[in-house]
Amino acid sequence: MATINLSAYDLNSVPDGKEMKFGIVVSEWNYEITGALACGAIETLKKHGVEANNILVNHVPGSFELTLGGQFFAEYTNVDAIILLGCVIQGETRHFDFICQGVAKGATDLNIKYNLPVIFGLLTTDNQQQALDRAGGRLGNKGDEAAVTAIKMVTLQNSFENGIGKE
Ligand code: DLZ
Repeated sequence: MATINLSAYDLNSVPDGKEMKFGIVVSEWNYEITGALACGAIETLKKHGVEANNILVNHVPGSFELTLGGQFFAEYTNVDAIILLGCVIQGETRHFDFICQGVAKGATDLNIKYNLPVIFGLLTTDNQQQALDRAGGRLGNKGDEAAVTAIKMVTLQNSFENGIGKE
């Protein structure tokens, strides 16, 4: 299987985020991991021109609550995109599957319901080490990847709203 570095991307492929506003929802479960994801996402947004006061961060108790945390941003704020950050580590029960499927479905539904980019920044790993590897460790930071995806999706939406394809 190919090894992907989540923080490795073509800098020139990322548009300027200067006029953009983002909401980030961070799960408190496995905070050693999710806090690192949030730092990565925030730093990456700033690196691409997003102003600090246009990055709003809220916390929810666990990954299962990420969907509703995202809905609050969509419903009550004027953010251009929402980034959901969490980490679910496989345990002995099927809890893992229910949470992962719930968030994946929840994030997909929010994208459609609000016509707004809602980015799935959920680590779903077998163990703590795999999560650390993807939260600023040897495989980069999924928060970076989520931030880049968010900027690209806002840019795409803006281009449609500005008339792309109507000429
Ligand atoms: C209960 C639970 C368990 C067992 N594991 C995780 C986890 O690995 N990662 C995570 O983000 N949250 C976990 N939770 C909490 C649930 O996401 C949720 O907060 C509770 O089930 C309450 O709805």
